[in-house]
Amino acid sequence: MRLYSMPSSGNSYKVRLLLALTGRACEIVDVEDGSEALIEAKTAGALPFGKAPVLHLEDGRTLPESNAILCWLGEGTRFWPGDAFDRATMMSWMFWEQNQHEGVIAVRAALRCYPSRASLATPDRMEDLLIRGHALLSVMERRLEVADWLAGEAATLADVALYAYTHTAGSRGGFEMDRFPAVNAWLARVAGLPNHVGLDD
Ligand SMILES: N[C@@H](CCC(=O)N[C@@H](CS)C(=O)NCC(=O)O)C(=O)O
Repeated sequence: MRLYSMPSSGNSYKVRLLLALTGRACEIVDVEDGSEALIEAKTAGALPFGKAPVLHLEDGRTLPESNAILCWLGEGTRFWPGDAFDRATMMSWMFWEQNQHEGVIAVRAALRCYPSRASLATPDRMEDLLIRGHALLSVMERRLEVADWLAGEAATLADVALYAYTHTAGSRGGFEMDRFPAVNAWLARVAGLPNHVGLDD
């Protein structure tokens, strides 16, 4: 397998993290934002939706979208719940990650960290993202006050997916993580999973 992966991106990191947690070997092709490699990968048609990550299988099939890749790689592992309701709950969190969490938590971090986006980081926009991000982190906090993991009673793909951008929400995004003790305890639990790797590993 070959993974086209953007080193600084949480969406790519979540796939690298699952590969490590499940002990799967995979060739990694780095396509950093603004790099020649990214342009080449797009030109060569390696990124069907024009975005990373994309997984290329040995038989030539390609799979874009980080959470779809997690499902492909995660089925049958300890991160794939046997119970149908837990599995559907895992999916709920993964859809929520893409349609709500990522568009606020990751976007605010990108506006602060990528120089090319600095001109888009107006005070009004940053304040709006801060307020909305804290509300989203509160949703996670409420679940994690009463449970160790997001879906069911064990770590699932939902935890891998949400960890990716949440673990840098304070350092990169500027969110006030002290307000979310249950989220912080959960971040430590995910970081403590055997074979966990960091964003920069
Ligand atoms: N929903 C997609 C989002 C993918 C995405 O937005 N990738 C960004 C990096 S986080 C990218 O490839 N940006 C490069 C570009 O747009 O040229 C996923 O979860 O895989």
